Amino acid sequence: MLEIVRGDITRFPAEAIVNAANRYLEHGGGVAYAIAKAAAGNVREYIRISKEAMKEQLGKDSIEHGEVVVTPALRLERFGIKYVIHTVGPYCGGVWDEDKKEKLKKAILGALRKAEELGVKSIAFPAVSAGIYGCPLEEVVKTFKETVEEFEREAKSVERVYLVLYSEGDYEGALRYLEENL
Ligand code: AR6
Repeated sequence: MLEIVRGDITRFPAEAIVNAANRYLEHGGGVAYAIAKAAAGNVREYIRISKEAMKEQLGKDSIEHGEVVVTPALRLERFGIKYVIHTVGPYCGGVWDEDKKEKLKKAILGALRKAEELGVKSIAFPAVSAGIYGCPLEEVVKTFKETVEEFEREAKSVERVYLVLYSEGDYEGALRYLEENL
């Protein structure tokens, strides 16, 4: 069910794309900024839309690992994207342990379950937490693989999960890692 591809998630033709957000949906940098800019043309406007959606959907001003918020794809609809699902991964700062892994699993699973609820067939993730949040890419890839394998048993609507890696180095590193650990 999981496919690792190289690309730019802001134009990846999956019905839902996931944003690696922070708790407050302040899309200040990384893939969050790129998605906000591409979707609304104006980052501040997409932050406003996201915060409003968070209030409506969860009744609060911040999210925990495993909680997600859905916003419309706006300009990204031209690529076939219908929804943006915001999830928050752990902050690692180079340190990886069981606690980070559990938090990342929750973040991935929360988005996958929301995709089921929305009835989409395909969902694309960036390497959540592997950028500004500083989690080791290999561990992030491994956690994706394990979480999607677990989710596969409960999936009804979702048929395909993409992990979209932005840089050539990350993509090659992820493939190498998976080949060595089959
Ligand atoms: N398509 C796919 N992947 C991308 C793209 C793109 N267009 N742009 C960057 N990446 P990050 P985090 C990759 O830092 O570590 C934000 O400020 C990037 O190379 O975006 O979870 C949020 O608001 C990396 O592999 O997310 C939070 O405050 C991956 O996306 C914080 O950063 C994730 O990197 C979240 O940090």
